Amino acid sequence: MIDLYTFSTPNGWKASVMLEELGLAYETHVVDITAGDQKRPEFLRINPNGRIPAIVDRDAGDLAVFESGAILLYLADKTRKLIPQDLAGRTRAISWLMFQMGGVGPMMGQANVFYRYFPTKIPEAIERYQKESRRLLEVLDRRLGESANLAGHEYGLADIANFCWARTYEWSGVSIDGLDHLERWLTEIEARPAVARGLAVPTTLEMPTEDEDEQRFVEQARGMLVGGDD
Ligand SMILES: N[C@@H](CCC(=O)N[C@@H](CS)C(=O)NCC(=O)O)C(=O)O
Repeated sequence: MIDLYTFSTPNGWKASVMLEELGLAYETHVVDITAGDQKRPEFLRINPNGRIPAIVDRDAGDLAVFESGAILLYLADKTRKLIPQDLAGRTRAISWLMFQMGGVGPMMGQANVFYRYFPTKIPEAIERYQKESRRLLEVLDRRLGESANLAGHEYGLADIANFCWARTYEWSGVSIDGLDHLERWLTEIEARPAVARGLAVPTTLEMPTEDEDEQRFVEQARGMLVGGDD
């Protein structure tokens, strides 16, 4: 049994989608990051960085794994699924996983901060992070024009990682107009039943549609800005 510590965010979805795709038994523990649960001593013992997601594998001597990319790799290696088993394929998958961890996640996260949450609007910061996010989505689009999935033909952990962030482009204020390969891939992944189940963990996140709802959502998210980056 695996304990999953998470909240409804792109990094959280990566872990829950992976667990659902693999059909592993897990128990969800909600870490409400708008209430500061992630900085409590009991959670810091699992992830010293105080961020979600994290897992504890009870069947591996209560092994704690933090950083969503490390969680995906651990689960793929544990099951020998959703990652190619040959060195070249595995390395390609890890390259696209790291591309998400070092690029898509941080840049879209910062676009959200400056476009949605930061009380002062700094046009240069908004433009920088939105432009960089769009550039990274164009890199994904080009790759998906030559390959069905990111690491090759087979769907796997690199797709899960990038998908969970790329699908939130509207919230970051980034257009995907003209990125037809990316759109095809987003639609295909969104249609997978395991993905739908993973995206509903711990709850289904409805992005606000009305101005008033958006204001409330943004106020809550601002609480995380103390030191947070996405
Ligand atoms: N690099 C980390 C980032 C994790 C992260 O930033 N998680 C966010 C939610 S998406 C969080 O816990 N934010 C709360 C905070 O910053 O205090 C990962 O991929 O796991």
